[in-house]
Amino acid sequence: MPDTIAIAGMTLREIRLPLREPFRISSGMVTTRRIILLELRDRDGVTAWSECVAGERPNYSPETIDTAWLAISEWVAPRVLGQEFAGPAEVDPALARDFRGHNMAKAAVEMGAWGLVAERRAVSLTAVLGGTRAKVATGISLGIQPDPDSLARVAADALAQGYRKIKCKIAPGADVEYIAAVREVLGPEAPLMADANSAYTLNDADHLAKLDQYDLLMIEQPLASDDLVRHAELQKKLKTPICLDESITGVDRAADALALGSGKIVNIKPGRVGGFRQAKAIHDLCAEAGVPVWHGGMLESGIGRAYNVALATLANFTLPGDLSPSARYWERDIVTPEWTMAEDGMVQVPYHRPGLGVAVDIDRVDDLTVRKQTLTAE
Ligand code: OSB
Ligand code: MG
Repeated sequence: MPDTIAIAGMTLREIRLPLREPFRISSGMVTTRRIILLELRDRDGVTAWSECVAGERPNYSPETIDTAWLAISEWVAPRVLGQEFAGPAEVDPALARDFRGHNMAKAAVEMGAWGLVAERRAVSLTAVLGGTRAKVATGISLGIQPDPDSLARVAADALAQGYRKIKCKIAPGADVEYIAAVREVLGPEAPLMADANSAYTLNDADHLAKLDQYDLLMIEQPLASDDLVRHAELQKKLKTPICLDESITGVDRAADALALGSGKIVNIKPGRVGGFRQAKAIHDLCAEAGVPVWHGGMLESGIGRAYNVALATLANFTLPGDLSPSARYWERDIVTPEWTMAEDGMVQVPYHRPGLGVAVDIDRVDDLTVRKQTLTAE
């Protein structure tokens, strides 16, 4: 079968999936994920599931699950339904034309097109992407805890479970002492980093420089998403490498960041950049520039995770990703088998299984669904 994409219909659903524990970042807290799932169906009847990573409130990016639902149903779907694309890489340019923003909405459809190719060819998503790893290294992202000792305890537990990178969310008032406590408990060699989710300004440079003494792998997104110039200023004042997350919304922005020296490491989340084509382009650009990348996470269900794990098999994903197993997030995931992590902190890539490599538990999805809409070509 050729890789032609001809999407005849798609079903959007919103599911509500409670997290095992609330997840707090500098800009807000989430206890139950409201997730958009998409089921794409092509004209031959082949289907593929995908996931939209938009959150409930606009505290990470301007998008929310409600804006994404609107964007997908009103603007993204009509551009692809009934159209023919020579391959999945052709979907992103079609969605880019005269269409600003809404990257997460676009990505849900764009990534689904890659998933459809995997289903059509009956090979793994990893094979479609050209990934090279049989396992991917996993880190954990720890939400802000009530006090430094509590954080140190959960961090020590995570390290003991085998996680290869411990990322601690920080915010003004929950930063230097918290990281100090974690470093003390984990020891000098443990791979440790902080993520500020844009909670600081350049005026905090001296304060953030206090983190230099704790030998962090990196500090993620200290400043605002549109602050590339100030990130470059801040990087000059910090020994700790800056990693950009929110700032990198596409390959051009990644090129700008590298040119300006706004950071030394890039977090890639396909949802944030509009899908796999952009994510691959950023990956390739960083590889050429000698800049390491790693795969970020957005508290995805097992469907989104399948896409993330596949992307993280590309060669320049050299640092452990936020690719925790299902049980880190959910009492029960919506896929079988659930995603698991071995004691060495590695997640097995299902490169020998066709499509996403996991089966969607449709009964469970039905139970969790609170709204549903089916769209078809005119
Ligand atoms: O900044 O990386 C982030 C979750 C929601 C919004 C932003 C971020 C995160 C995470 C979660 O860090 C990582 C994961 O999915 O395990
Ligand atoms: Mg982040």
